[in-house]
Amino acid sequence: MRTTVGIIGAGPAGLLLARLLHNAGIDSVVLESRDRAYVERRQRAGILEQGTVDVLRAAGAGERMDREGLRHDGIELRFDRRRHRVDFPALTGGKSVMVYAQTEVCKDLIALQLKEGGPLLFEAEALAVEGADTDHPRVRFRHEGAEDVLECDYVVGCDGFWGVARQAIPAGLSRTFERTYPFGWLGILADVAPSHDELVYARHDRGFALLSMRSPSVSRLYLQVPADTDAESWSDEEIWAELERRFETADDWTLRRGPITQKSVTPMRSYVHEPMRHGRLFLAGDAAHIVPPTGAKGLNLAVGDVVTFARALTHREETGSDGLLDAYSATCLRRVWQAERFSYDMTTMLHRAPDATPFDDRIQLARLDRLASSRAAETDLAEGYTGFPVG
Ligand code: RFL
Ligand code: PHB
Repeated sequence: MRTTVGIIGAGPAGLLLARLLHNAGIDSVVLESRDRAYVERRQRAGILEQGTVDVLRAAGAGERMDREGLRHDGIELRFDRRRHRVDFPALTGGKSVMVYAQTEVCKDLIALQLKEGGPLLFEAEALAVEGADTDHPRVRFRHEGAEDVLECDYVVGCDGFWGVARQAIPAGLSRTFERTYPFGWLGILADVAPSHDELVYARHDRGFALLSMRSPSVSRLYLQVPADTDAESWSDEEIWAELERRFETADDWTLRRGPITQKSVTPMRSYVHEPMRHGRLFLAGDAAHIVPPTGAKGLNLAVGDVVTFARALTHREETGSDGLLDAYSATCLRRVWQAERFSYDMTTMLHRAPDATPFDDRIQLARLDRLASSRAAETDLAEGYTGFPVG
């Protein structure tokens, strides 16, 4: 098999890249180790930045998002039983975000790819990227029980944190930056209307809680829990009672309960691999960097990376210049580190570390109080949440 761009992974990064290249008249093949149903069901992100929404629309993948997605103009911060709303459009010159689940973005992109795009092979596991530093990189993969080779001009590793692409960069050329947090998120899906019309980020002495949603009738909620927690060790009753405590307000706000349909625990990590390119191998999305989910940045970073790559390759096809491809890693990393900083700030402001002291608690409350009383501080949060510019 031969193609211009070999794409490993059919998460949001790989799928959107295939779409952008197709629209630019560049052929690609996508290899995905899991089956279609698995990729379409994996519960993850829920928030699309303004820039991500614009990119999906321009790529012709925004039709259902515009029908079913929920535009949100703000979030609520909750602390000390107080509520403070951050108004995004007022603070950013009109930007907002969209609640539209990653599962739905993936479903839409898969349907488009199978209808109009190049090959997308499910249950095709990349085993290794070879010859990254030559003009003819290859992906060795296994599909339907047999090993095969995909010959490419470029390989883009969109294979997530646990993928194989990153391993093709020699250790001597790699630098990694990492922080793991001593807590995780217990996430639930519940068949009940969201208890608030915007997301609620709550800081509480018992730990962080987040109220999000998937639709007007499905709530998505998260609780900070110790890192090694087994989701099944929490009964439904215990989860609702804990959510109620952490979302408690001084007014008459109440949390609606409903049947819990899914429960899982996500670890929290910050991670960056530099550089994001080696020869003709490029890394995009979680394959190159991870953020804790508090800033809702992971999927949006993946989108920025593949937009940058598609732009750079199109530029090369049109002008013969490698300039933008050569700048790929530095261009992406600048935005990546802003998202790392933002996600770290949100995480440390809202979560209670197991060894937190009363001093740490007061500092967190002071940071939140500052947000609630300074337009400058609030603007910084609103700009970060609605997204840093690509490129
Ligand atoms: P993905 O989605 O992990 O996709 C990688 C794909 O590669 C496949 N793969 C392979 N295929 C072939 N051969 C191999 N050897 C392979 N190895 C792996 C995998 O099966 C998979 O299909 O990475 P991608 O595309 O970079 O997308 C990144 C996002 O998925 C991730 O950053 C976000 O989900 C993070 N995230 C959030 N991001 C946001 O922007 N907004 C949010 O609100 C948000 N909330 C979240 C989140 C992540 C969470 N979890 C579970 C980590 C909430 C949670 C709870
Ligand atoms: C989600 O809806 O899954 C979600 C929303 C906001 C976040 C993280 C996750 O910060």
